Amino acid sequence: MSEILSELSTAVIEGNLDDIVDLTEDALDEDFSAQDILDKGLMPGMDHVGVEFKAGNMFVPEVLRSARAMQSSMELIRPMLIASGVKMVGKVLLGTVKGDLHDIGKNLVKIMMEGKGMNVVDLGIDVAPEKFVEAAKENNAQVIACSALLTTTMTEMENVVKALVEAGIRDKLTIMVGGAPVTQSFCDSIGADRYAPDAASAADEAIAACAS
Ligand code: B1M
Repeated sequence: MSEILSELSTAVIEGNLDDIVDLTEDALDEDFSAQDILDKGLMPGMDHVGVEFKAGNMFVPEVLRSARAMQSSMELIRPMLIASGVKMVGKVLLGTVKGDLHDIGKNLVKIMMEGKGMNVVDLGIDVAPEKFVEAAKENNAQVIACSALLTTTMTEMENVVKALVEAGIRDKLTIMVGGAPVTQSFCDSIGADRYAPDAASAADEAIAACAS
């Protein structure tokens, strides 16, 4: 791996908020693409954080700092990930489900969807099923996209499906689900419409949903 990309990984691991923006700018100056910065610098750093967190070698405040470092870099590369001048192809309501505070993956999904021309309404984190319903009524959206990172919160996705059924608007929308513990079979079992394993395919699925 190039030195600058490996320094970016280290900056994420160390939660180095002082240097990560400069390092991102240096990587761009060295002509690395925003995608390379994300895939070969930031993501390997965050994967390492996940391993250390699981092993009990890193704790929540350190992981939060790593997350903030990654977000700072992502802010910088965001305009490059979003292609300029794309025409809007559909509207998506996006949120991390109730009880879940993880938002880095959701934010990446947003970036990728916007990059493909989707109009994304970001409902944030800890989004209750009723909030998805309320937003669906207020916005003329074609897709509801739910993210979950915890096995304990992915079950909230089924509550979103049920709440939309109860509100009588389920058939008007495509329900998409994703996040590390979510699978195609889980998606099928809760009656959601589409599953995507990563942010790029989430954008493709949303476009396909709007086209169908
Ligand atoms: Co948390 N955490 N965390 N955490 N955390 C995980 C998820 C965990 C796997 C760590 C571990 O034990 N190895 C574990 C979950 C275990 C499980 O349930 N299976 C875990 C845990 C247990 C917890 C707490 C319970 C810890 C505690 O307090 N004891 C707690 C829960 C808080 C809560 O939510 N209520 C907690 C807290 C936190 C922090 C707040 C400290 C922080 C979040 C900060 C933030 O997001 N702003 C945090 C972090 C950073 C992580 C890890 C290290 C990294 C997650 C991440 O951002 N990855 C994570 C371990 C890991 O994943 N390696 C972990 C990078 C991101 C780009 O990937 O989000 O997977 P990801 O998104 C991917 C795909 O999943 C997909 O696209 C993205 C890639 O292209 N995707 C979608 C995501 N959403 C999608 C939606 C789609 C389609 C695709 O369609 C709609």
